[in-house]
Amino acid sequence: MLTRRNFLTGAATMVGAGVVSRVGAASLPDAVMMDNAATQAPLSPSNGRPYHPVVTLNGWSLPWRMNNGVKEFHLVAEPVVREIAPGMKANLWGYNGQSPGPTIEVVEGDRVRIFVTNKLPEAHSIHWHGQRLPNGMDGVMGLTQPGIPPGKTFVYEFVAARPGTFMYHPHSDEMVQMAMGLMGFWVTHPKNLDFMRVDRDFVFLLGNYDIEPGSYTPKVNTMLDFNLWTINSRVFPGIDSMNVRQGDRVRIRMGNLTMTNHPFHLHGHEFFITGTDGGWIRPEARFPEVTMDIGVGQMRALEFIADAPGDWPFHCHKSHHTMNAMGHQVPTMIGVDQRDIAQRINRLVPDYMAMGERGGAMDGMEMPLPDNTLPMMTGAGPFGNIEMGGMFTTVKVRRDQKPGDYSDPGWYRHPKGTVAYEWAGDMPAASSAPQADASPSGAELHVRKPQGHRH
Ligand SMILES: [Cu+2]
Repeated sequence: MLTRRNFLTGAATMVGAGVVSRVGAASLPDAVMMDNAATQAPLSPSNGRPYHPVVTLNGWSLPWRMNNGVKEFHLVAEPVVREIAPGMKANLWGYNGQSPGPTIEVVEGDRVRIFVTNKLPEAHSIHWHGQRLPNGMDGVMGLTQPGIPPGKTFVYEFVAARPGTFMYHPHSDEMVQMAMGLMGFWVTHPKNLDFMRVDRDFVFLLGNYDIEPGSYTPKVNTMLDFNLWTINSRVFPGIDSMNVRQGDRVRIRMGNLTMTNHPFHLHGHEFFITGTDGGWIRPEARFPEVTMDIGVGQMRALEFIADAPGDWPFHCHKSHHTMNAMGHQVPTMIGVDQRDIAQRINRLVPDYMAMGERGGAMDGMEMPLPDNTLPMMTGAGPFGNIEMGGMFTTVKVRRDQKPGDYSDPGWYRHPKGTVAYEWAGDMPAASSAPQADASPSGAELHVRKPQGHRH
């Protein structure tokens, strides 16, 4: 097998050193682009070592070129427009047309060469988070390499030594470049096709953005008070469901590139954490969970047998992280009768809406939203509003989902008699806590709609 050095030496003897660099530049692998944010079908390997591909939620895997036994990928860092959910787009920085960038899938022992073209307005570098590699390939601008200047292409090359779960992200002006969405997933599959075999293997990255309602570009200096908590730069209801066949062994791998931890909770099943960013966990060291916290900069793989049919939420358990923009700076108004106030403010501010005296639900309210923003929480389910946003999606378990079919089967049709129902029998007088007398039990929620009518 030719190494890169041998290859260049061989080429030089044939055509002369001056031509080599031009030939090299002309033979860059295609930078394959993606033009939409839907979950793409798994990329089955057409050459190289075989593996069982992953599915990137609202993402895709990057095709490669085989060059004398080396897997060559081409990443282009550039400004992109990412649809956060239907109704909202954001000006982000990403790779090959989307944020996050494409998932890179290789096999244990593969020699990998990644061409990185910088089309950003500032210097860039990529760190291959978690990999064993030569120090000079670690991608830390200033420490292990000079920055990639705008308009230039650098080459990274190493052997993917350890199978497992990785990510890539800038190590150059990190605060800005990650706040703008530059990141991507990396999976190194085991050589042994039977090692920890699963039926479905989903991957995604957690992100956070601060985009003012009505604007398009993240505020890059925000440290904690983000208003969009994302799975692969999408928020619910823009996050696709994970669709599986009943009885499947399902793996979900996630990486956290936000500024805080996220306790992810799965309904209806128990799972085991089987992998971290450092490798796979031996079976005797695993323990069952239904919620798994993932810290900043960490990766986790969890596995479960999807034996319970239904639509099961999988979401961050921080309730503010299942909200979209506008969830902040709203005072708690539960129990406050706002009828008079709303009327008086309406003389000054025609669209003022009293909200929250019976909780935060938006049911029945049609609040005028600025262009390019999303409701705080929404998503229409089979029984009404789901009232969720942000880091929320579902695992849809179906008996008749075909192996290898990742398409959305629609909402679960519950067998008769298995849905919570309204009590229709006698209603004994309910006892209440003493202070309940002071609550405005007769309060009506008055909403002034944009059209000006009242109900
Ligand atoms: Cu969270």
